[in-house]
Parts: sequence; structure tokens; C-alpha cells
Amino acid sequence: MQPKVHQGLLTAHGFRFAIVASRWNDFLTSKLVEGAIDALERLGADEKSVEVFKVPGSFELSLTALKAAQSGRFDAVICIGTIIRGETPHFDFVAGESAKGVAQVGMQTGVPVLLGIVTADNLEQAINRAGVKAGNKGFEAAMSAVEIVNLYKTMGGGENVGKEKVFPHVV
Ligand code: INI
Repeated sequence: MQPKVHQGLLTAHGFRFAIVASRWNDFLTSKLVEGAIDALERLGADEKSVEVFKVPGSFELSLTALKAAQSGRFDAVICIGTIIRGETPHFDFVAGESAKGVAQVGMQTGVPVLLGIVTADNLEQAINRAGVKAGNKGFEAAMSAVEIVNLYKTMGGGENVGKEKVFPHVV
């Protein structure tokens, strides 16, 4: 059997992207945002098709992503932040809730919401994931955004963009 395989092209042309970025650990988070913009530019995103929304911390990413998704102005929302374990006893709570919230926005709206949050045990790990030894998580999240919007376009998912409660059973 030769099943039909669907996969998204890596072209950003014609799509609109929101980047929602936390200000925490800004010296690293700003590198992730730069990586995301670099990926979108290199994949052909149109001038003025990318907007950045800054929030205080990663915990605020999901509600802001929800508002961006609900606006109907974006094909995908890329959430970016850096959470470092050494800096807070609330690490597990902040990291867990941030990731859960981001996932929920995608399920609730049908708009792809990408997780570009670095969660690291220490500063060195975080630095390595912001473009030093272990890639740039912002770049990777933006690449994934472009792939997934193209995949959903082939699946006819485009008409769901910006509409709320595509999956009404998910609160
Ligand atoms: N937010 C982060 O994005 N990264 C962190 O490492 C972090 N630490 O360490 O606490 C952090 N906390 C702030 C949190 O995201 C909220 O902004 C805050 O609790 C207000 O709601």
C-alpha cells in the first residue's frame, strides 16, 4: 500500500504570524525572538506579516496568545519565553501552566499555537538553547509554525483561522 502522505511546505508567503514573547530573561528571550523572525524572513514571510506582542512573563503568554488567535488576524501564534529552574521555586508551576495554557489556546481556537518556551535547569542550558550549542528554540518554533500552517491549508483547515471553539467540548 502507498498511503497518501501530507506534509506542510516551508513557505511563509501569504501567512500572518503573531509572536508573543515574555520579557523575563530578556537577554536570552530576545535571541529566541530574533531566531523566530529570522526563520520567518528566510521562509519568505511578507513585509508587515509578523507582529510581536511582549508580555511580562511566560505565565502571561497563553492569555495573550488567546487574544491574538481570537482576533482572526493571524494564521499562527508563536509563544516565546525562557524559564530557568534555578531562579524560582515556582519553576514547575510556571513552566507547567505556561505550556498547558499555550496548548489549550490551540485546541480552543483551532489556530496553531507554537511552543517556543525554553525550560532549563540552569543558565548554561538556557543559553545553549538560545542559539549557542543546542539550536535556537525560537527559530525552531517559527519553522514549525510555517510547516503546520501549510499542512492545515492542504487539509482545508484555513477556514477555521480566528474562529473560536472549533472543539467546543474543550473548555
Ligand atoms: N517567568 C518567566 O518567563 N521565566 C522565569 O524564569 C520566571 N521565574 O523564574 O519566575 C517567570 N516568572 C514570572 C511569571 O511568568 C509571571 O510573569 C508572574 O508570576 C506574574 O504572573
